[in-house]
Amino acid sequence: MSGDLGKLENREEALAPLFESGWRLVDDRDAIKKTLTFKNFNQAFGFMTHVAMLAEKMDHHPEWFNVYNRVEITLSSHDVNGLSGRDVRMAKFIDFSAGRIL
Ligand code: HBI
Repeated sequence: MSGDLGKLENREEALAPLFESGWRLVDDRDAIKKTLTFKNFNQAFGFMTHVAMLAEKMDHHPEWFNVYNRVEITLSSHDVNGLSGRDVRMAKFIDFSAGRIL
């Protein structure tokens, strides 16, 4: 989508709803992070599979860690070395996908 490629504009407005839903800024870099805890590994991995399909479609991939039912996610755009609209779009999808399961 146009407007997603460069550094994130209107940061406050764009990030406010994400902070509302539990995303936080990463301390030492321009990125956002969130930890999701599911009922079990199957739910966690099903969520990751759903997000992975979007990541491939967007050519934009989360940095994530999974152990059992916990998924720790960090979003940033490597090519602009910080947050872009792609990260906001992916965070919203992540919240939607997790919301369908939790
Ligand atoms: N994922 N988070 C993130 N940031 C990127 O810049 C990025 C990516 N996935 C693939 C991708 N860029 C490609 O355009 C190549 O730059 C690797």
